[in-house]
Amino acid sequence: MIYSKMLAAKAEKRKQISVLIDPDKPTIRELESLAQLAERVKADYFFVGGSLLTNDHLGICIDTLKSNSSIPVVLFPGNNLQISAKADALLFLSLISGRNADMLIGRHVIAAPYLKHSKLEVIPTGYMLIESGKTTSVEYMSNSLPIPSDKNDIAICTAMAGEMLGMKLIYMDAGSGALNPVQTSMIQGVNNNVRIPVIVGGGIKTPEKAIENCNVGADIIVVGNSFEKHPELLSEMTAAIHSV
Ligand code: 1GP
Repeated sequence: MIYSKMLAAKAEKRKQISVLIDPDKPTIRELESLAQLAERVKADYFFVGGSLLTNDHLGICIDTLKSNSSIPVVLFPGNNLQISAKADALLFLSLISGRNADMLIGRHVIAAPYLKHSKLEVIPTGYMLIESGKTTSVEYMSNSLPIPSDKNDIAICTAMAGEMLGMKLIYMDAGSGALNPVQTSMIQGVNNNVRIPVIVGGGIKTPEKAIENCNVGADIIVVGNSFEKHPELLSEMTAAIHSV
């Protein structure tokens, strides 16, 4: 089970890396080589999804990842169309930083019967969007306000409430391609106040930044954009995170 792997890694203080794949972006050839590289360097997870997909590539994307690596594929769905039984697990994201009822529970009601009949491991995840210096796709598409980047107290209380509501993960996201990643003081504050694993992503470009985040309590680092532009960074980033 994927969630038990996340818990075990946290208990052993092993930091993990997830490679975020937007199914629209890479070619099959690029995906194959990224999957093979991720397998060689022992990346921990693939997260697959996006705020808005404009092609029907989700299935082929998962097939390509699976036929070129043994790394678990976890859906990170921007909407209900991004559910596929080909994946191993799904982050059942409730947008707890926002006040859009549809993103908090509405979409979940629609997805629930499909998920119940699938073999997907469903992982309840408190998703917190953090302001990042520009309007991100997720902010616009989710029609929700992000938490201001300097309001650590709001982030901490939101994460605490998420844990009390039974979420199994907290995902702090500055959004894909964020100008400013989530600040370390906010990650530290959240980590000090919840026991569940903390995922951090959005705008992480360097191994140094990833290490800094891990040192203040991030358990899983998610990187998407940077690997799209510089796949060779995957090796260095994975080694850095695994060395913390
Ligand atoms: C976005 O956290 C992810 O949801 C990753 O962001 O693409 O900026 O690495 P980047």
